[in-house]
Amino acid sequence: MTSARGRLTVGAYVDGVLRGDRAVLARAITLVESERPADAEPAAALLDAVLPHAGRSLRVGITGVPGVGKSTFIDTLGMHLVRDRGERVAVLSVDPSSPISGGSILGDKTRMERLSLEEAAYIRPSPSRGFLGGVARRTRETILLCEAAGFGTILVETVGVGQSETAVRSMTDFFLLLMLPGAGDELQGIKRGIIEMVDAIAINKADGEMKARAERARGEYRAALHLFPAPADGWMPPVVTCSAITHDGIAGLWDVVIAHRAHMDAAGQFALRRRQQALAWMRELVTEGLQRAFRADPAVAAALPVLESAVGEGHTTAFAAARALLRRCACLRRHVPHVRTCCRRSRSGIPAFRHGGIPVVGCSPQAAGRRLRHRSLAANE
Ligand SMILES: Nc1nc2c(ncn2[C@@H]2O[C@H](COP(=O)(O)OP(=O)(O)OP(=O)(O)O)[C@@H](O)[C@H]2O)c(=O)[nH]1
Ligand SMILES: [Mg+2]
Repeated sequence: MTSARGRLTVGAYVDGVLRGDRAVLARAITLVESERPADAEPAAALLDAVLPHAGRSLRVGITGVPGVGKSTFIDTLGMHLVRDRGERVAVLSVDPSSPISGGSILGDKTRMERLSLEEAAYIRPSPSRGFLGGVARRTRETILLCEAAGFGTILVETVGVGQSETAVRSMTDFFLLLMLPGAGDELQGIKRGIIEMVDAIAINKADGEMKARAERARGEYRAALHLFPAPADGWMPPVVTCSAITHDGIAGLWDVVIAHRAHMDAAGQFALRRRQQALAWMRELVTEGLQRAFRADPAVAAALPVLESAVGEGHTTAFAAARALLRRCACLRRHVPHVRTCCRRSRSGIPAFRHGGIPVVGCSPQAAGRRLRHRSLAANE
């Protein structure tokens, strides 16, 4: 069952995941998150095998500024879903900046103390690997694995702010923005683009002395939302208040999620959104595959550090260096026009020469040679 590298056979992963075995699920997620080339094929086979059993969950993305209460909210909401609604809940996180906020992973685990003890819940923080700005590389695949393991509700928390919102919106059926009580100023901190993506706004921490402020904020956000163009799917995002501590408004918020699902189903929008997401995902995977092939090309690998430092030091332009790199990649060469740069003066007026295949600007051919003494690159020409 176990290979020399501590991996299971694909069959054992598939059986374990479909059985809902949490230990195997955790190992299966590790496999699909792996960067090791040897893991790519078994990971793809595993995903192929579980795909017919995936896709039937409700996927909910949750975002909001740091400290708004996302983790506490998910703990409370998750407990409500497990205990009161008999759901099986998986919680995943998308971390846009793991090297900096890596510490939040542990914090998140402790903030979901109650949920992490529930048999019907599974919590998986996914550190990013610096992929495309740092969004967790394999959250979509992880969603599929959790669905195949029988989790009917997937909650995806964005950790931090930035690109993660767009990423999480692009993989969930319902996108919730948590806000802090307070008069209006929060709208300034939240980018307009995020407001346009949300399916509901919940003003959290509506408890104690913040309750009245939360109600006022609710009115303001409602008014503000009307200033945005009507959503194409016909769903007007509601604004509600809740408290992850007192649990007020949590059940009502989930009713909103259910109502949204019914609305989207009736309008044919649910399947449409999933199809659009699948298309975007496919394009992302193609881009990722191209980048991988590009970087794996030996000629590119040899030239990349040289050209990067040449650009960094101003010896060549980003445009010329990018073209030179793309032309080096065997699979792209045919598609990148060859532009002669061995001329006395480029159109920009800056002298441009080639030395060892590197376009060099702003110096004579002799100086270009002196500037770029890159034997490894020359040997590779
Ligand atoms: N009064 C009150 N405090 C809350 C509520 N929800 C969360 N908090 C507190 O707010 C603080 C931050 O909560 P977290 O759940 O860690 O917030 P977060 O958005 O997950 O934070 P990051 O993961 O760092 O982005 C904690 O001290 C919580 O106890 C709430 O509904 N009411
Ligand atoms: Mg958190």
